[in-house]
Amino acid sequence: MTISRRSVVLRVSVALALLTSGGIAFARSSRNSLYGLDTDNDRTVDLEEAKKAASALFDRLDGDHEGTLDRRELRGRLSAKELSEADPDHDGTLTKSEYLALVEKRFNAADPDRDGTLDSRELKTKAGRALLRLLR
Ligand SMILES: [Ca+2]
Ligand SMILES: [Ca+2]
Ligand SMILES: [Ca+2]
Repeated sequence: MTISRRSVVLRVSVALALLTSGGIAFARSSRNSLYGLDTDNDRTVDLEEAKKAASALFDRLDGDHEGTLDRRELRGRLSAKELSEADPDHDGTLTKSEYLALVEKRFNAADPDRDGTLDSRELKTKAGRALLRLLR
């Protein structure tokens, strides 16, 4: 009787431990899609946070500091077609304002519930991943 009760207690605590570690793993993976982006720690990314990250990435990628990114500096983040669509003056490069306009467009595409924030679930969609490519 005592032994069987002990084994039940053991089983319950193993189950709890598994649930807890699952919860931690989940929290970790959702933190990863927000990693470095959610600067106010509300567990979502708003447009301001997205643009801040995009602007910092733009500066990092702009190796020659000309204030523009060409296809090579974009390092595969945009296809030729995506680049030309985001480049209204068709000079083959993106200024920071052209880059941030594309970020805003992708942000809105990734926010189907239109609440102005992207949670980790929205960031994992195809549209969310397309945005993330411009942010880090
Ligand atoms: Ca946030
Ligand atoms: Ca341009
Ligand atoms: Ca949203």
